[in-house]
This record gives sequence, C-alpha cells and structure tokens, in this order.
Amino acid sequence: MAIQAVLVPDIGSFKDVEIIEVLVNVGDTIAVEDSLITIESDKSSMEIPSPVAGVIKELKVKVGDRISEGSLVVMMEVGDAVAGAAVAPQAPPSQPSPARGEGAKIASEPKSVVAPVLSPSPLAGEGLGKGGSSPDFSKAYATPSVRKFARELGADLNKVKGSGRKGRITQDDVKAYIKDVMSFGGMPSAAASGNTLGVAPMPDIDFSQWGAIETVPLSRINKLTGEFLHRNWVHIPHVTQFDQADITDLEAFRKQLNEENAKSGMKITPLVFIMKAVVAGLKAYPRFNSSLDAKGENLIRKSYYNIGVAVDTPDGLVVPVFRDVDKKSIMQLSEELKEMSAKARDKKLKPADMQGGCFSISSLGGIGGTKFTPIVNAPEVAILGVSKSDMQPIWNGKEFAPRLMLPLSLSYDHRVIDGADGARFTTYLAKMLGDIRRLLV
Ligand code: CAO
Repeated sequence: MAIQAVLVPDIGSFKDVEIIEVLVNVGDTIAVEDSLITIESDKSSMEIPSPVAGVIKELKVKVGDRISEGSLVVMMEVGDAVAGAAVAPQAPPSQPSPARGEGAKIASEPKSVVAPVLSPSPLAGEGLGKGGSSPDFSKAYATPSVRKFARELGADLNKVKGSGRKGRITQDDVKAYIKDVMSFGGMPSAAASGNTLGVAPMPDIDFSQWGAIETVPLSRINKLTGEFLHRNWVHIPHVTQFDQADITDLEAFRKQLNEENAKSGMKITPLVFIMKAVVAGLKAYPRFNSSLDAKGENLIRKSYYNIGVAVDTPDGLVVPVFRDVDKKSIMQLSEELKEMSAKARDKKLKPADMQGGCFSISSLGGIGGTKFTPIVNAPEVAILGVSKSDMQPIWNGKEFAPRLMLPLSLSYDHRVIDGADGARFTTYLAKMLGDIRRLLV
C-alpha cells in the first residue's frame, strides 16, 4: 500500500473553475471512475472521476476552491501496483464511458481514461448536455451521477427541487424527494410536486434592523413536516369537532393496572385506551377509515386498523404508525408506544414505520391545553387531538359531581365526512371511553 496524489486531469478549456461539490470523504473506499468532485463554469458542471482505486486519506480541496489541470484533489492509499508519481488520467477516451454516458458533450476533448462528465448549467444553452434516455430529464439541472441515481430509484428529476447553487439538484435532493413521497403514502408534498398553490411569497425581512437576531436552520423534519402540513391545510376543507369524555372510571382502572405492574416498570397512559376507542369508532363509522383516491372520485375503505401517533421529538414532529391496533392488548400497545417513541426520539424510525396509517392521534395530554385544531394527516381523512384531562363539576341529574373529563378535538376532511358524522364519532368515542367495558362488546 502507498499514498498517491490524485490530480485534476486535462479538463480542456476549463481553467480556474469553482468546486461546487466534494463527493467523497476521508476514509471512503473509491473504485476507478468514482466521482471525486464536481466543478462548475458558467456553461456547465463537470464531475472529476478517480483514475485509481483506493481509500481517501486526505482531501486537498473544499467547496468554493478554484482549480485547473494539475491541481491536487486528494491523497489516496492505493495498491503497490499503481503507486508511483501523482496520478492524473492519461489517454483520451474513444467515447464517453457508457456508465456515465448521459450524451453530454465534452467541451474540448479532455485527455483522460476516465473522462470527466459534463452536464448543463442553468445558464448554458439548450443544446449542451441533453441527457437522455427515458424518462426525459433533459431540462433538469443535475450532474450525470445524480441523473443516474435518480433513474435507478425511479425518481422523476423534473419534479425534484434543487437546493444546490443556481437550483442544481443534488443527490440529497433526490433522496429527500424519494423519502418525501414514501413518507406521505405515495403522495408527493407541495414542494415535491412543484405545486406552489399560487400564493404570493412571504416577504424577505431583515429583522436585525429592530434588534439582535440569531438565524437557526430548520431541521429536515421541520421542513418536511411544514410542507406536508401546509399542503394538507390548503387542500383539505377542515372542520374540527370538540367534545369531552368522562374518563373518571377509566382513570381509576388505569391507575390500578399501573400499581399492579409497578414492578415490571410498564407504564400505561390514557393514550392506549384512546387508540382502542378510536378503532371501535372506525369500525362503527367506516368512512373515518377511508381515503379519497387521487382523482377524488372514490373512497378507498380499509379493513385494517393502523393508527398513527404524533410524537414530539427534539427535531420536530413524526408520526409512527401502530399496526393492527384492533388485534393488540393494552399491555402490548403500551410496550409498543414506549418503543416507538424512543425510536422516534433517537431518529431510528424508518420510512416504513411511518406508512400505512388509517387515522392519527395527536396527544398533548401530557403537556396541557384544553383544545386545539389538529391538521388532517392526508391521505387519512380524520385526526383526533387529545388535551389534558381535568376534574370538572358535571351535573348528573341530581347534583354536580366531580368527574375527570378528557377534551377531544376531532378534525376531519369535510369532503368525506359530514358534520353530523363528526359529532356522532366523538359522541361514540366519549361513550367508549366513559365505559371501557363497551370496547369488549
Ligand atoms: N390527560 C392527563 N394526563 C395525561 C394525558 C391526558 N390526556 N395523557 C397523558 N397524560 C399523562 C400520562 O399519564 C403521564 O403521566 P404520569 O407520568 O404521571 O404517568 C404524563 O401525562 C406524560 O405522558 P406521555 O406524554 O409521556 O405519554 P403518552 O402516552 O400520553 O404520550 C407521546 C406519548 C409519544 C404521544 C407523547 O410523549 C408526545 O410526544 N406527545 C406530543 C405529541 C405532539 O406533539 N402532538 C402535536 C402534534 S401537532 O398536531
């Protein structure tokens, strides 16, 4: 093994061009032709591939550096056979490498075995770098490797929003697009679908003119959730039905269960009973367990009962889905709730853990508040908000009696659910939670 310097090869007329992407890290194992960096002139971007295989030992460049032929890119540990003088690709290819052959024209015949590959910059003319088999990504501004990556995943690059310079689409943008589509049950979010809803943009305000400020970037979850909620808020005609359930008896039973299970450390919160009551409600009112099809012409009714539960994490809101809640006991659900919340907070949830939900619950009961208006988690058609229970004087026909009342806030898609059914659903939930023996009937 030896350490080898890898230099920029002959890149034709490109001189003193800016590095817009460093595609490798120290420690990465690189095969011949793996791209090391992307450079960009005002006409096109170009990936510089590695002429040798090995392990990256040192990066000699960073984003923003300007390079020309012969600039040092990385120090690489290579096998003895290829060790020697600094390596830059040597002979011109007869044609661009098929693995990278996006149909891009090489500006002025770079002399390298592993040819740098061009793609058009948004400022370049239409003719440059028309890449293209099917699907046609020719108008998308992305490097060849990102185009290849998108094709492999079946992502439509024309729908991916670029976050790179001048709107260039990066590999991370493609990943975010795929994740977005997967997370939201196959429905792309507003940004992913390019739908801006025609509203005027928010003004760009310099707040520092009024005092000290700090700019804190939103987390990825914040951004995705924000887009998704915004889309649902605008597309779905929401109505929120408020109600309350008398959970005095349920609470006594829950406390008793917790005492009995104190040694095991298992804690049962009201939420698992609420999940069970919701499933009973979905069975009694199947429209709540449905989704509108894409054209909005048919209801897809589901015969399974998967419930999403909103979990508050330091990075933002996530909604893991609890499958087949109808088939699970209170103890099983409590265990699963504990596991899933921990997974969510440790950022270990996979996209599959957040898919396939029928109905969501957002419980702020452990925090406080009396009621709120949750946003429907499309393609579901309703969501239940739960606030903190409190003791209230309730008239029992003869006198006011102290009862523990649980506030319920049910938001629903008014295209699918009428107001009368909304009120029936919360009344039914209140009945189930008021006497949990009914959940067995
Ligand atoms: N009324 C009164 N007390 C309640 C309650 C309610 N409705 N719900 C829970 N509590 C109590 C619990 O019994 C527990 O009390 P003890 O510690 O004395 O036993 C305490 O509040 C904390 O409960 P918890 O929040 O840890 O557990 P949970 O099962 O109720 O909820 C989870 C789990 C993951 C949903 C919750 O931790 C969470 O993240 N909630 C926030 C969800 C959110 O952000 N929603 C807003 C999304 S925007 O629509």
